[in-house]
Order: sequence, then structure tokens, then C-alpha cells
Amino acid sequence: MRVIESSELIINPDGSIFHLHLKPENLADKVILVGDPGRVDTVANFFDTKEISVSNREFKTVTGTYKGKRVTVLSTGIGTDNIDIVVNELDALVNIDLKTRTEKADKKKLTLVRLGTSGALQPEIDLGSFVMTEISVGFDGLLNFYANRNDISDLEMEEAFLKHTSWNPQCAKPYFCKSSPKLVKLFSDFTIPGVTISAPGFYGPQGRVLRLPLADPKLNDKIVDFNYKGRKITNFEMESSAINGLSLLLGHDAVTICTIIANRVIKDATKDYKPYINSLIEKTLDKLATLE
Ligand code: R1P
Repeated sequence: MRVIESSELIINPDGSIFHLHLKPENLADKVILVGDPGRVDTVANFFDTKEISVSNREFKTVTGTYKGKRVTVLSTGIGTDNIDIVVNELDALVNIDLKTRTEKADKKKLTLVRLGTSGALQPEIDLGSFVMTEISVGFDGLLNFYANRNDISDLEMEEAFLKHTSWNPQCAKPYFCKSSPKLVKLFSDFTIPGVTISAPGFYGPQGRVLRLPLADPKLNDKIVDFNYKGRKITNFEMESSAINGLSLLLGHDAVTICTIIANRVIKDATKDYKPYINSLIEKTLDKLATLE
């Protein structure tokens, strides 16, 4: 049996995992991921009970109960580089014995639901609506570092997208990863189904120009026009691709639902998105509480 060395899996002196500062007993099977550490308390304020609150860097965690079900809410900060840390450490907490540093024989499946904010890429998507990612498109390149990346990406859709956009070969090859069908079904009655791009930046990678010109000024127009078997790309955010990809590789259920706070096509943005986020949190917790 492979023993994972201390340099590869770093455990803090108190027995918690390196970045998240969590011990296995601190984590619920149902996990809500949010980008903003400030949003953790917004979610936890809905909880009926709270058992722990832990914070390190941008990773803030509260575990408690909602309608009798144990739930963890955890902030990831911004970007798929953080998601690499979060999903690998969450998986290690349940599927690696931290004392013997060996993989457990019986694997646990986590439920990971990201609640984020996002910009819409189709004119008809209203501000304040909830777009659920059914397929996430990774512009970030993270999954390209893992073996079996081709087994979990829709290679046909990839090919069609590369061709349609005349993809710049200096950028990472995008990957196309599905969300958990079970979770997509669970949240379908209050969400719009979407295809979401996770970008490795907020400005250039999402086509925003302040002072720096873009390598391909037409890329966003091509993204908006892309139509694959009747499916269009709906929104931009910065985490769902790696959450879906790593969850598929590790065997967890994942989905992302975002409140639309800006529409990039009609160039409009909400003045205050907090009420929409609160409504999304409550609807999501109610559905999660119906899961065993
Ligand atoms: C950018 O402003 C951040 O907001 C979006 C993006 O994915 C990125 O993390 O999501 P969150 O509101 O969850 O952070």
C-alpha cells in the first residue's frame, strides 16, 4: 500500500489538513462552496445549529445543520488554482487516512454545490436569475495537468469549440466537464440550465479591456455565437470547471449555480445582488435538505 509522504500531503501539528485547517470530523458530506469568505456567514446564518468555524487565508469554513441535515459551507477564494487545493483537500479528508497516510478502501462521495456570482453571455438571461452549470468549459488549463483528463471531457464539443473560435494555441486547451446529473435534476426547478466558462482571470480572459488590448478581440463574440447541438454558452465565472473536473476524477457529485449579476452582452449590471444571493442560498439549502 502506498504511503503518501509528508511533503505531498501536509498535515498541521493539530492534525488538520494544510490549507483548509480542517480535521476529518469537521466536514459534512454536503458541502456548499462559495468564492467570497464573507458569503460563508451569509450561508451559515440560515443554519439551525453550528458546530465549528475555522478560518485560514481565504478558506473559511462553518459546519452546522439545516433542517436536520449536516452541511458544511466553505469559501474557496477566486479561481481554479484555489479549487485544486479545496477539492483535493476535501477528498483527502474523507478518502485518505491522515494518520497512516494511505488511501481508504471504502470511498466516500461528497456533494459539492458551488453558489457563485456570474456574468451572462446571452442577451435573454435576466439579471438576478440563477444559472445552473450543466457543462463547464475550463479556459484555465488546470485539468490538463491530470491523467485521464480526456476521459472526463466531452472531446467532440471541445473539437467543435476549438474550430468555431479558431482557438489561440498559446492559450490552454479548454476542457468540457459535466456536472452531476443527480444534482442537476435536484436543482432544476428554480434554475436556468447553462454551459459555463471558467476563465483564469476577470479581465482579459473574460474579454474586458481597461488598458490592455486582447490577443483575440473577437473571442467573446465567437463564444456568444457558439451553438453545439442546440446548446449555447450562458455565462462566465472562475471556478466551476475545476470543481466539475476534479469531482469527476475523484468520484464526487458537483454542480455550480450562479446568480447573474451582470449581462456582458447588453452591458448591464445589478446595483445590489445580495437579495438574489440570499434567495439562491435558501432555495439551495431547502433542496439539499431533501437529500439523504
Ligand atoms: C470574480 O469577481 C469572482 O466572482 C465569481 C467568480 O467566479 C470569481 O470568483 O464568483 P464568486 O462570487 O463565488 O466569487
